Amino acid sequence: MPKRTLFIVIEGLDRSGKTTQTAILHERLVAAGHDTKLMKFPDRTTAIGKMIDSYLKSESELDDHAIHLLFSANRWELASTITQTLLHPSPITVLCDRYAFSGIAFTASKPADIPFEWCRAPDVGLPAPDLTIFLDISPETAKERGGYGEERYEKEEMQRKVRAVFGRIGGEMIASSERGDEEHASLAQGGRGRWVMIDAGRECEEVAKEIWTLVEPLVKEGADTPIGKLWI
Ligand code: FDM
Repeated sequence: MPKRTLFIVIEGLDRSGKTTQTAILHERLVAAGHDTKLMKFPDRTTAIGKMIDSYLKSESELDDHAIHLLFSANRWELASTITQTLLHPSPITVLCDRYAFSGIAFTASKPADIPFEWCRAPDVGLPAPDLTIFLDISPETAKERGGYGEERYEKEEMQRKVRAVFGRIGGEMIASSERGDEEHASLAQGGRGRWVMIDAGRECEEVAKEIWTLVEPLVKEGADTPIGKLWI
C-alpha cells in the first residue's frame, strides 16, 4: 500500500491551550512543507453545528441524549471529507481540534449518568486518528489561568469529571494500541491509533516543542496502513 498522510487529533481540557497549540502545530506543519487541512469539532458552520452552537451558548435546550447524537452526527457529516483528504493524490495531513473523545468525555460527565458505552456507540466506525494528543491540565492550574469561560460546560466540577473520563479513554486507547503493537510495528493498527498525553500546564512554547518533537518524525514517515475505523 502506498504511504498516506496522517490524521492527527488534539484533545484537551478547557484552558489547556488546545486551540493555541493546534494553531502552532498547523503553522509548523505548513512551514515544514506538509499541506494540512485544519478541522474543528463541533463544526458550528453546518446546519447541525448551528444547533450545537445554540445549545452550547444556552440559547436552546435539548435532551442530553439528543445533543450527544447531534455532536456525533456533526462528525459523521464530515467523515467523508476526512477520508477523502487523507486519500487525496497530493498529500494533505488532517489536523483536528477535538473529536469523538470529547463527545464521550463530556456526555459521560453529565449528571444524567449516561453510560460510557452508550456514549461511544454512535461514533463507532468513524475514521480513526493515527495520533491523538491529549493536553492535560489540572483544575488548579486551569483556575490560575483565569478560570473558565461562558459556555455551558465551562464549570470546574464538570471539568474535573471530564478529565477523569478522558483518563479512562486514554488508558483504553493506550492498552489497545499496545496490543496492536505486538503484531504491527506501524503507527495505526486495526484502527487503534496512538494516544499521547502531554502536560499542558507548562509554558506554551515548551508544550509546542514537545508536540512538534512528537509529530515531526511521524508526519515525515506517513502511514502505510489503511485509514482505521474507531473502535472496530
Ligand atoms: N463537546 C465537544 C461535546 O460536548 N461533545 C463533542 O462531541 C464535542 C466535539 O463542546 F465544551 C463540548 C466540549 C466543549 C464544547 O468545544 C465546545 P470548543 O472546543 O470550545 O468549541
